[in-house]
Amino acid sequence: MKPLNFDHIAEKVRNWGRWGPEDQRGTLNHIGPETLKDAVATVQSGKLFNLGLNFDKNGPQPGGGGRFNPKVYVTDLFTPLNPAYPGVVYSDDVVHMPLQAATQWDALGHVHYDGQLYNGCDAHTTLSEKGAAKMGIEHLATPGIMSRGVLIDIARHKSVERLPSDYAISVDDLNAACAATGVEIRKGDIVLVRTGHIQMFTHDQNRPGFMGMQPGLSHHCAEWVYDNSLAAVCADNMAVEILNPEGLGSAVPLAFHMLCLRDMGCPLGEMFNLDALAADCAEDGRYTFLLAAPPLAVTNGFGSPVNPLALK
Ligand code: UVW
Repeated sequence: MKPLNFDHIAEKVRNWGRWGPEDQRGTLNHIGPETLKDAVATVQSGKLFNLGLNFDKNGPQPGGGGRFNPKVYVTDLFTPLNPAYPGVVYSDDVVHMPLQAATQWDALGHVHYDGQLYNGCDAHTTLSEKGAAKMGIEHLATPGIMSRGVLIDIARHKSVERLPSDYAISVDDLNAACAATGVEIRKGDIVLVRTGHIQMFTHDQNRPGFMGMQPGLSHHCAEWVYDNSLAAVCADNMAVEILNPEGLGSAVPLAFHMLCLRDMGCPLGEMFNLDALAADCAEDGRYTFLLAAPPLAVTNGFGSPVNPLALK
């Protein structure tokens, strides 16, 4: 069985053709010069927050599947630039990592169903071992991802450290948390949803727990994303959406992913560490900021690591 109302929501939120038949940027098209000027205008305290996890062998991946934690190798160490002056040296390194290892963006080609990607692209002629010939992450990297960021702290709104792993965030939750913090969503905003679930990794070091069943957005929230003309949605869990046996066992697992990436063309940001930012927002009552989260322009990539920055 498909998740409730899946086909109806998919039809409503499908943006195919909205920005032209060749478009590969989806809802990032909602970000215009006015959005960016608005985003800059939110900066008041000058406080800067890094929302990224570190990329190293102690990352959030428990192993299994194709995803593992980054492996860094030093390839040059104390290498002289000129043998005549051995005290003047450089060091280099190499990283071997899945693009999905830690804090990351999903490209529009990351998931699909019924043989088609965003904008009606044929999956079988577009995707191959060489990656995504269309809808790759490089199309989100130019000019990059920057906008007004809005924190929606559902965990704090519910007065808990972390939402329980079976909690499906509803549209009512999103609206109530925005109302309680005086936030009005604007076209082109990038919404950051805080569940508290990342503490399962950052505090408990429970990697299987972090990657397993988790709280997140219900697939019904895709309509809210569409109605509010958001540019992107990010969260502090692995999947942005709820992962539960019911959803994973349905005919469309990862339904929110499918609706956002494939139908709407809305990029998803995962494993954003929102705790320090959230504490500051709760302290000064300001939940909007300048968000800079440029993906790497990995040609044909299904995703990209990112080191998002929020400037308040
Ligand atoms: C999958 O698990 C397929 O996707 P994501 O990492 O985007 O949640």
